[in-house]
Amino acid sequence: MKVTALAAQTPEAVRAALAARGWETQPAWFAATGIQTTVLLLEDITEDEREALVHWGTRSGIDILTGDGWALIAGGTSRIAPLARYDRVPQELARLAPELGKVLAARAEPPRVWAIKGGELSLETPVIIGVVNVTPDSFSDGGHLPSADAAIEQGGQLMADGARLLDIGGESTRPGAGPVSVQEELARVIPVIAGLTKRQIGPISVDTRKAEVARAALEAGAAVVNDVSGLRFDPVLAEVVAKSGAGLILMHMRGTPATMDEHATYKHVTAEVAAELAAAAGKAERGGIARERIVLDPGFGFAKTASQNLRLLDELATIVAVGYPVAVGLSRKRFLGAATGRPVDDRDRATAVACALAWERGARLFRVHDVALTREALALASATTNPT
Ligand code: PMM
Repeated sequence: MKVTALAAQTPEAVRAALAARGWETQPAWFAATGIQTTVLLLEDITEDEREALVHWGTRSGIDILTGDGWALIAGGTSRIAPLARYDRVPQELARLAPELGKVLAARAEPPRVWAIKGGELSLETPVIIGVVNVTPDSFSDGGHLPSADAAIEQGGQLMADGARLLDIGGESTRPGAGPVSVQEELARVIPVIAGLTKRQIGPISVDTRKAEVARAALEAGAAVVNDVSGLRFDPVLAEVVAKSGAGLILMHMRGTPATMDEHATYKHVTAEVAAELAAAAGKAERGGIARERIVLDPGFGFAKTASQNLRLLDELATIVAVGYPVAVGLSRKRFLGAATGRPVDDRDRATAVACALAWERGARLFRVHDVALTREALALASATTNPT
């Protein structure tokens, strides 16, 4: 007799084990995804729903842990899936079906492309977003780019290094940073975006919270708006993005860069960030922005302590399960320094490793300063999880 423990963090090892024993590709894949474990936390449920769940779980062979108003259910995905069908569950559980259906569908069919203005980006391989900060005081590279020409040249270099999108920012979001006027922000970013567009370097994203800056940037050639406030700062921004057909990155933050450190108070950081991002995406969709244009970003370093950032990185699959492509901005962040002991100008190796971990957990877009190094880490990570 021989016993082998299969690597079960993805369905791939089970699929390969079945394929090696003669199973056809499709049935092997369905069986592998069907037996993969799903763990769901249901909150704000009634006492009747909780009781019905416990009964249903016992009959279905599902593990259930419950408390006041919540239940954690765990088991093979094919055993949990009937819960998402109201024709298959007791009447008392019918209210759960639509929400569960959304979560299971997002896991089974993750988005494969991201629609941006004038085209789309494939998410089958990592999308590296090269950072070009045109700020005198940015968190990690402020003041390194004194002129528009230097910024344009750097953008060209980042694309040559393997970036698939450039993110141009004119307002520092460093903890405690003060605001920048619209005029000042426009004067910083528009010449760079116009210059890159003229040289056909891009696509380009503009890192701004302001509708007026976004509108001018889109007119100058940008294809994406990266809003670190997650549509909480400027009520007109959604409309500008909706009308232009641009892609939108919604980042999670609480408060503003000036006040965010006071807001790093969570009971369950990943669940709260996921819920707040889902709410931001709902707001964007109600504002007329198509679902396929939206990317979510958990906002590493924004209103989070070092240990909360590490938790969020480990539990990134929860953010991915919200159902939109996920971007991460890990580059040179303070919590990487806390883990490695390295200063801000020596965190690119830690950034590359963190990006590889994020890829494995389902992130598909990576906003970084050192594109060449991160490209290598992600090439290896994606080759490992996308076997040919
Ligand atoms: N981080 C910074 C600025 N913009 N945008 C997104 N979407 N995600 C981030 O994590 C993010 C961002 C701050 O970093 P920098 O000052 O080093 O550019």
